Amino acid sequence: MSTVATPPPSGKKVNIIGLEPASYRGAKTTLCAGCGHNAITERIIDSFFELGVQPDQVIKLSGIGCSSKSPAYFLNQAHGFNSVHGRMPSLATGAVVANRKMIAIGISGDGDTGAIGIGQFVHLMRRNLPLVYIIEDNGCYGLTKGQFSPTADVGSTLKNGVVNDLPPIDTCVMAIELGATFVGRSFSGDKKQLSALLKAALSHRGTAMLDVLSPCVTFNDHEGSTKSYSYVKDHEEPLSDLNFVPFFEDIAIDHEEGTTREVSLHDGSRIILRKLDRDYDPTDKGAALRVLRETADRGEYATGLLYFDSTKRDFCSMLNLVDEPLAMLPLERTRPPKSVLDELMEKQR
Ligand SMILES: Cc1ncc(C[n+]2csc(CCOP(=O)(O)OP(=O)(O)O)c2C)c(N)n1
Ligand code: SF4
Ligand SMILES: [Mg+2]
Repeated sequence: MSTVATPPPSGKKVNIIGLEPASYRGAKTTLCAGCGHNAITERIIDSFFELGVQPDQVIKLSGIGCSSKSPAYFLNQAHGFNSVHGRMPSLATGAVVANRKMIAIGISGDGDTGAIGIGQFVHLMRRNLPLVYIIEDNGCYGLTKGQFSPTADVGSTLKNGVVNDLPPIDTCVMAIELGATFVGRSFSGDKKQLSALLKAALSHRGTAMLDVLSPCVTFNDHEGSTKSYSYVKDHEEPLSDLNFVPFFEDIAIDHEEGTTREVSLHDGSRIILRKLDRDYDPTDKGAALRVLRETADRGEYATGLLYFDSTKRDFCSMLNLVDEPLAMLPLERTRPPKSVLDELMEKQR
């Protein structure tokens, strides 16, 4: 993230690197009006703008689905790649390892991640690749006309009354169990919480997995669906009130003793968690898994920053990568000379 501040031209809203919000927009959306995915796109645009990220320093990736179309609608100066269905994690791994200086964001769907892409998702979460991974979760395959996806709750119904007999996969539980270091759940209709989580995720060095409940207004917004706008709105249970303070703002938070908890992020930004009806500690893995199970049993969605670990090394550090992007190294630094190969062959004799 750049800290170069340019004086704002009079009357224009600009961020800390002197860019206007328009620099963070993409093509006009082709998704249905009112789709939750559009609301998430708006929050992504705002978050990059407010953090002052240089748009051409971003890699945006996705798989297949209505959700996976979203990267076309933000940051049109960023580098984009749309993968085969469910295969975005391996592309993201290659892209991030090739250039660790870039900021990477991947957009997936509950089908793209939980069905065809589950194998890739599982291994991505184990690796702690520096990537913001967003699941736009509507409990159905929106693009192919609303069949149940693996995050649909047992007993929920399709528009035509068909009942889902299978238990859901909770992607947050999986991500926490498998080693992701920043795991959150939010709702496309919760503007404030989603913005704070997105900005914090972008400031984290490691895998930040956000499952964002994002109603499909065309196929999954009826009574009987537990992913409809009104169901999620009525059953959202925020664990804390979240505020994000970027590293370039030196704000002291005024609060009463014991009412807030601060989480420091790798770039010096902070999340301030204000206590609601419980004192939630996102660094306690056991508590995170417990709260997810308890709320799910009540048919509720625990939202907010569920789990955070700043101690684990990210994938690029584990690989001992040099600081310079691999993609920019000259051939002599990436390929051993013939003498090394000869020596190896000699040893095999
Ligand atoms: C290999 C392959 N299998 C199946 C499909 C059909 N297909 C396209 S999108 C999709 C599911 C999308 O669901 P989700 O990821 O939840 O995205 P949404 O549209 O709900 O946002 C499926 C099964 C495909 N494109 N490619
Ligand atoms: S079909 Fe559903 S998920 Fe797809 S754009 Fe329309 S509302 Fe969104
Ligand atoms: Mg879906």
